[in-house]
Amino acid sequence: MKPLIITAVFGVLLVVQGFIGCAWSAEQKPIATQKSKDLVITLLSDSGQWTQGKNTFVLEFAAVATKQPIDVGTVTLTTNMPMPGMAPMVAGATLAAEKAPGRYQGTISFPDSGTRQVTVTWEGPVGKGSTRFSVPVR
Ligand SMILES: [Cu+2]
Repeated sequence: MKPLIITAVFGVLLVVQGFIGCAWSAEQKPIATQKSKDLVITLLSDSGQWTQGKNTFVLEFAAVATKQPIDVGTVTLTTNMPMPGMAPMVAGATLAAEKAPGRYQGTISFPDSGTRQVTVTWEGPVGKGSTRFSVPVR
């Protein structure tokens, strides 16, 4: 009887740990939030910031009216850093749509730190649009 109880308790613990794990991984911090007409665009990551080197992040689109994520179709994210006496440094993100609407998983690499001008574009169910905002790379 005892081994069965231990197994059951262990099983419950694993399930609880699984829930906590999910809650933690879902809790990403905003890097930047930008409003564009009827949309709110939020850039998120585990650390809440972009740093030199490779970064993973989530780009989320929500409707201003409902605050619910909304499918915007094809999305691009490019960055640019004007540098004195040099050609601007340009870096683009690789984006993949999540199963959930309005969320895109991204990766981007930065060779150095400094403020980036970020341009996000979208084209799809809610039409075509773009917005710009700046994000520091630390
Ligand atoms: Cu640079």
